Amino acid sequence: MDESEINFDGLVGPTHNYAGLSVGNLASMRNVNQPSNPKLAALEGLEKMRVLAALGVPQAVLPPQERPHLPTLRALGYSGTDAKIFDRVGSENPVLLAGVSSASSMWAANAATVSPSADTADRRVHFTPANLVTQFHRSIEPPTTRRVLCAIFSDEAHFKVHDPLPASTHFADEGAANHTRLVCDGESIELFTAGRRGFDASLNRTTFPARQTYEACEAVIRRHGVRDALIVSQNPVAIDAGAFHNDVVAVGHRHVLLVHELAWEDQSRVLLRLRERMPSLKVIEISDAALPLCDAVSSYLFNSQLVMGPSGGLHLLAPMESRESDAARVVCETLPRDIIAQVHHVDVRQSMKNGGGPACLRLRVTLNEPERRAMNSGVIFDERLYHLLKQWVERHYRDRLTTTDLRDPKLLEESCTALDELTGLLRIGSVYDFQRDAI
Ligand code: SUG
Repeated sequence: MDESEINFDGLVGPTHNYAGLSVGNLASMRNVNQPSNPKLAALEGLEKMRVLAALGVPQAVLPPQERPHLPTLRALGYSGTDAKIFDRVGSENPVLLAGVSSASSMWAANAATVSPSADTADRRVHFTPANLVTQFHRSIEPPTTRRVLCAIFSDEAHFKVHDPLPASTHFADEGAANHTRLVCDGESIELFTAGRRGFDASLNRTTFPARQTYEACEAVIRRHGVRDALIVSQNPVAIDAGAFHNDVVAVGHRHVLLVHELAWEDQSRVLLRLRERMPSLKVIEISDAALPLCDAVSSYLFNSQLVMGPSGGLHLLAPMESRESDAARVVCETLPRDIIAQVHHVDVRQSMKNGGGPACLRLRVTLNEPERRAMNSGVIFDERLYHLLKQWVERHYRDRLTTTDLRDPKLLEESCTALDELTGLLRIGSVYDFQRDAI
């Protein structure tokens, strides 16, 4: 059946800031305590969506989460007025305050793993919200992510939204950032990439945290009923060079795979297995000599989006930074044009400074026509929604935020006012704790 991929982009939330929370994510570590510009960050995200929509690529949005997340602080024993709580946490444990204030749900590639109905045993689209247990600030995302997905994909005849996997480091799951679906020669393969074994730590060899476990991949494959899946291993060298997710060193779409030569362990065998199954697969493997791993990570070239353009050719939507690095620019300029017709550069610098490129900002959901009709259409991005969201951002967002500002109780008030209005714009009902508590 005719299927197409919709990119669901995470809208950047009003508390976007640089708190250096992600060990192993070099940009996050480097930019700690710099002032951020949440308004610009959100507008950059909207412009990226608009570029894709103009190319005819179906586009939708996922709302940001409620931050700072007061229910987490209350669960940790903080009580009293909001102002008192922010003041106390801000002086006792500023890292905790930054953790519950992070706008990290914007990186929608980590929201969930999605298996299209063509791949699954029961012919429904399956979603598993990622448990994101490796880092505290991300581990508080899954309950709201699940509610949002249920609000959009509520029709159980077509969609199955699972619970996140058990919140244990053995099943650490980072969602679609380690998942690539290839479609070629009449077949589809879901390629999962794991960074470590949950139950056999002796096999784990990285200094930086490996976030995705093999066992999480197996569990997602089992519960989704994926008929054709392959689990491969991240190269520990890539993780230690800052590729905390596989989408920092590889991107695939349909019959094309663009990958750094040091992305996977035993890469030649991985590619051989793929080619055996899909003889027409086009692999563009970039050597370390052409683009050293450190430049691949700083330029985020592989964190581009590969999309089907208007005339059927593939387009690459790359971050601006990949034009500013000499090595990455040469790679872009010499990509085989019969495979990748055109390269576009987009400015998502505010997100990039936290280690989130164009591909991190989106969750791919492949749907056929009846499924498209069955989803909640309020989140579909078109010119009308673009203008509404732009005005909404301009009305509610600050243009400067420091980690010290996170103590300001007015920030929570501003965020909740903005998000309450947003759920109306997107027609997704009450998905936030503050809305549900008020019922
Ligand atoms: O999980 N950064 C995110 C970036 C996620 C990128 N996603 C993909 N590669 N798909 C992370 O490390 C930084 C937050 C801070 O430091 O304030 C952060 O969470």
